[in-house]
Amino acid sequence: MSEDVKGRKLSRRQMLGTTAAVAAAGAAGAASQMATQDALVGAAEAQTQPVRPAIATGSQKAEVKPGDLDEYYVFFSSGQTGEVRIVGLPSMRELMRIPVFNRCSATGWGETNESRKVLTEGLLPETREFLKTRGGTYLNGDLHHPHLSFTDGTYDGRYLFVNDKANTRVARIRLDVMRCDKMIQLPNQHTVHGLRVQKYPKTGYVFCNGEDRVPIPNDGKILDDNKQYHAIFTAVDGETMQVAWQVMVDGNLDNVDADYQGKYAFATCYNSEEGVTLAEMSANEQDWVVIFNIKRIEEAVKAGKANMVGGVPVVDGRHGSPFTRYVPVSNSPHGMNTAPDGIHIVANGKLAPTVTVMDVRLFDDLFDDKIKPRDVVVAEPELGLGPLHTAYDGKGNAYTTVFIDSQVVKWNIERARQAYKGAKVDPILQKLDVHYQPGHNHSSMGQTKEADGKWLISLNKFSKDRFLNVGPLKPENDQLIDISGDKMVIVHDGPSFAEPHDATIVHRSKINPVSIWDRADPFFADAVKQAKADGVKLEEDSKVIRDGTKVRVYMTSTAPAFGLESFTVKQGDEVTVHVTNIDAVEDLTHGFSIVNYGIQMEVAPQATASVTFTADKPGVYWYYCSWFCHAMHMEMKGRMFVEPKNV
Ligand code: RUQ
Ligand code: CUA
Repeated sequence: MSEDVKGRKLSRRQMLGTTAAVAAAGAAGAASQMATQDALVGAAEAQTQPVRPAIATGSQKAEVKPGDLDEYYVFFSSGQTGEVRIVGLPSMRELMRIPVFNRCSATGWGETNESRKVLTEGLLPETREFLKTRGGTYLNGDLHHPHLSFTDGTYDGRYLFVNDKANTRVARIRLDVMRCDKMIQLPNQHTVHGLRVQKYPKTGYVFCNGEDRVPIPNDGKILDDNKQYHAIFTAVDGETMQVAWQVMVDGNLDNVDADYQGKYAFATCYNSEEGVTLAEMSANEQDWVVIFNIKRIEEAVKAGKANMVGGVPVVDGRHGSPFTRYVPVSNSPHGMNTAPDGIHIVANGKLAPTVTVMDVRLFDDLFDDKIKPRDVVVAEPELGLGPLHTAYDGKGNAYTTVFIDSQVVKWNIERARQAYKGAKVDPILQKLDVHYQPGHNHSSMGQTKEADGKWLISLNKFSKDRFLNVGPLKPENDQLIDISGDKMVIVHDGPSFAEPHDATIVHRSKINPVSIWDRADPFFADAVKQAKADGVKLEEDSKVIRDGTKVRVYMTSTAPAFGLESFTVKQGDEVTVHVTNIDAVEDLTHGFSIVNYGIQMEVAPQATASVTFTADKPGVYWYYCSWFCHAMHMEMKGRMFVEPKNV
């Protein structure tokens, strides 16, 4: 980037601090000019990019023409919205949403029997009891970290794993149908923040960081005695979605990652003070990275040396244990990122201006006590204020977000190593202003051995003036950055609703979803079983089965008609409606909604969906198809008659 362009950027930032109105007007002009300039620089540099027609401006460079497909899937978290969003890259078009820890009005997630089974079967017994009077499921979630399953160091397209910081859950999404199929709540642990998966030989384990410290068990016997609180690290088996083992640790666990050798996981920790107030939690100069020795933990669990607590094996990994090592790093580190070279891992300073680079090849010696914890540190470059997360291009460079400086810093790992040994080299290659306050950043395939160095997205927590003003609650800004040349160039601003913390950029060749459900899919197994018991064939029959005060309504849907024009139940009946979409046409989804009964669900091609409710209001209630499926879609409806009790 030329000095000229850089100068404009700085002056724009300075302007923002002065007269807002004048600045805003000026900024709009300067911004479009800058975008053009940046794009020209980018176009010249982007030689490894696929050639697209009319590479002239920033927006065109990332443009995907109508009808053309994106090259990458991005799986975005949505934080406190609780869902996963699928975005196409480089267009940054939102393609789909997958409800997980939320309640979804469109799909009926949280209301259909199929989704409620997923949402409830993995809850802890005490939670199930506690939710009895609250509808049986949580309605909120805080989804931070979406990570795909691996085989041999790269994505295998099977699953996406996600955490719920709000209610200590971990969920799995099947990537063939893009639906959540398993969810568990972790015992002993209080919140799950960091989540990453085992990369080698495969996933394998899903590593889940317990952030807050609480008494174990947390049953009210111990309250304000923080010396008796503990934090827990959990390994979930990604195949069975059961807890494999847990490790008790010192400090609050923040983010986690794993190596490419299948031997170690490592997590940043803050609050080594084990305090409970802000002042206490940040008093020490140093916190640490805790390294977990997977083999040693597995052996101990196998040998029965773990304590069974809350129904799962727990080993003690606090200071001095054979299962962990604590590497001191400066106060309150945050992101933990393994480089695609399989050698370097980076702990991001957050409160310190540095990142700490460790060499995983030294970890065996560390566990054999041949070296001291700090001996695994091979570089500690100073990058700027508030380093949070680091991404990689697979060419030896790293890209770190610095929150306070609102920048992405590109630096070279080898140069940082040399500088650490005393050589007079500057590891920093470029600092790029982003808008504003970036948290995570991600490079294309950069969390695998197949990092391709093409694109970077910076997930900026604030958008301020970058979009039309939409009131006091502003969107975030996910910026797309071309990193294929020597210089990073911003090519797109993408507003997003609360609150993408993290994302995973996956080449489209890795993902292969179906378009039509398989009738044998386990999602419908319960419905098929019940229908069989009732002598009903879901794909053929539309009928009503009465079983005491339980009524099971079966109907097909094929555009533009439901299999039943009406059905009759009695006030007080427990009614289950099963709708089976027998259309086998791609994209032909139906919906089923009952007016004034609060019922709505989506039924995609060849799917069965079901919902159970009490028919407690007598009268005539129309049900209708809620998904615009046909020219006669408005007419795709029928009536539910609810006979009053005393008739
Ligand atoms: S964290 S902004 Cu929840 Cu991934 Cu770092
Ligand atoms: Cu079926 Cu609209």
